[in-house]
Amino acid sequence: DGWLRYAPLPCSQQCKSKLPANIVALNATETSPVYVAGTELQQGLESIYGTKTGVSHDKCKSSSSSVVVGTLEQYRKTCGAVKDIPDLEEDGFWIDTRNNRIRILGSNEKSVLYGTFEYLSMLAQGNFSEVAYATNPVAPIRWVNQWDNMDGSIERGYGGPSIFFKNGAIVDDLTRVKQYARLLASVRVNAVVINNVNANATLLTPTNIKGLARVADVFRPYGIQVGVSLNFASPQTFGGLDTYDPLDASVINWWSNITDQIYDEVPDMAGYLIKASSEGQPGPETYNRTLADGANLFAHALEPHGGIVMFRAFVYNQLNESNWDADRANAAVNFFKELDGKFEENVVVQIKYGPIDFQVREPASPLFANLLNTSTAIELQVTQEYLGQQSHLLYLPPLWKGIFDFDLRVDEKPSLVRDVYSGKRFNRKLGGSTAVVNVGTNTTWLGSHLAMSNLYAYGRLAWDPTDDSEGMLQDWIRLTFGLDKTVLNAITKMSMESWPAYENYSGNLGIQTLTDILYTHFGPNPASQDNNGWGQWTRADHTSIGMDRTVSNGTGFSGQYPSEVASVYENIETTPDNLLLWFHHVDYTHRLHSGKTVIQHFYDAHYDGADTAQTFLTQWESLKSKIDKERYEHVLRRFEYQAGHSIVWRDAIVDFYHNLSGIADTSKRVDHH
Ligand code: GCW
Repeated sequence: DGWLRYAPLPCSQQCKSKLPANIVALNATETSPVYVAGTELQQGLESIYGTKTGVSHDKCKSSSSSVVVGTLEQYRKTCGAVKDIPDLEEDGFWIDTRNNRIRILGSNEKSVLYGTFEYLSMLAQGNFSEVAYATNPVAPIRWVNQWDNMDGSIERGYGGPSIFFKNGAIVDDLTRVKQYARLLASVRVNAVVINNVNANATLLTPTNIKGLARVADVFRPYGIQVGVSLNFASPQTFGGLDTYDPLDASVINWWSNITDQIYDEVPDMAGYLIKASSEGQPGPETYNRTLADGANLFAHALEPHGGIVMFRAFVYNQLNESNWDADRANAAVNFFKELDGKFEENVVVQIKYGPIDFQVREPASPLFANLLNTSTAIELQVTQEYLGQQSHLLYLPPLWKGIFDFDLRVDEKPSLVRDVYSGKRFNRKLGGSTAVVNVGTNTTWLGSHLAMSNLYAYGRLAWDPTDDSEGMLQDWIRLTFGLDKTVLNAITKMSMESWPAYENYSGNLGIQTLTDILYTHFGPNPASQDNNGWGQWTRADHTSIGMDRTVSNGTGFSGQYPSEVASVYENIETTPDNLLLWFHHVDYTHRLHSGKTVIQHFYDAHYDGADTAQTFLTQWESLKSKIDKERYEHVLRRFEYQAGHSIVWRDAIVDFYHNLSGIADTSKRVDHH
């Protein structure tokens, strides 16, 4: 149940008097989100406060202690005019708990469910305050991606096998899918792409399309649409054509046929997610067609059905490090900038938050400043691929929000990343967020109880990127572990310290996560970060380290930002310490703004980070009597592991650079190894 446990809370007489005596879910058919809202309320009230409450669907009870949920339209029809409600946007809702008359009114059916979960979240936190407000999403796209393979494995998934696929087909028992739908709806996610972006065309067999329809039927009552990833070469490898050229008439026809077949079974399918011409995946480049030609192929097939194409900007080629100006970070802008304005209206370019790949520290992707006539979405990663793979605690919102709030200064005007992808800055209708989640069949979903704060907060940030990291976290803690203050404070402290700690003992000063780049992306392996074709390099030698990404002497990457930002990064004096080695190649003895040398910062940060990780273990141990045994032990194992592994990280990295540079640690710790 994740954060939807509805754990029992004590209820005084006064609390009892505030609980609704009846539930009205207006005009709800059994498969509608409004019906689900009624059922959730009934279950929540019973489970949290032990009260049995009836649900009716047809008439408006205005008795003093009712909760009425429905669309605004339906409410007006059944209950009459409503005053004081500001205009609701698509998916927005109004919640009013004043005077023991609870009304939750949505602009549409799914937003009724969103508002209901909002009210239930208050109840589950023992919060009976009187509120009356409307809330609207910042953007229409609030998706999650699953990298599930047809055989049931999950690429970069750490929570066990797929809940969707097994042996090449959709699983029979969709119970877990329903539970996932419930979690996602409670944080207002509105679509799920269920298969890996490294896509397998066999998803398109008639049997699997029928399976997709079953999955869609499970998600629909929760207001969630399904989408699929496609393999660009399918017309050839699966359809038997002799080409997959996006401009070939037979290919165009083939895709529109397949699309029609899918919509016959899933009339409300969200759309397609496409990874093309990247990391060995086929794409339009095979035929010297542009990425826009590739995206528009699907846009045309989807357009009659109202679907959209999420086209990934994660496109790059293998590179040779002996070229000083080779830089994978340049790839996205190089590929996409000239295509701005050439995409159909139902195409959204899906951009990873940084220019490389979900690293512990990256600058915001400059592509957000280079697509002024194209809809965009930001791609985040809840699954902690480079960030400890759920064996390390890492609460991600502070990292994400640093990117959202970054001002790209397009045309020397405020241009926050979040205002770009929401569509606000460049007046785009479409836009939003997506996150690679990769839940599995493990009872913890992600492989770790504490990692679920990231999924919870992702949904809230997709709705409102200005939401507060600590506030969201604390809601999640109360919902997940109850209202005890000691528990609240300890988990808050650890979570808020977790990203800085991980950055400290993995990769500092913008050098990226110094992990094994070749395959596992887990554990320290600084040596693998050079002489690879992936273009994730540190350029570390005996005297110096860092990627020179300046225009004047390096790869030119800093010039991909608008001038005000470019000049900050171009200049070593104005580049923030935490991105120094991302933008500049310097001696180990270079002094930071902090006054330390680069090498001493490496040594100190690694000791600090590992020290912090030791405290997670002791803090958790202090909660032993306050957390149920199963979850206590499960989390304990992970903190024990992290405490040890952070020392492995620390020693591997400090030794590596100590050996390479021959420079002593002023505190003498490293020299004693
Ligand atoms: O970070 C890399 C991952 C790949 C992934 C790729 C992508 C799905 O290591 O596993 O492939 O990114 O985002 O496409």
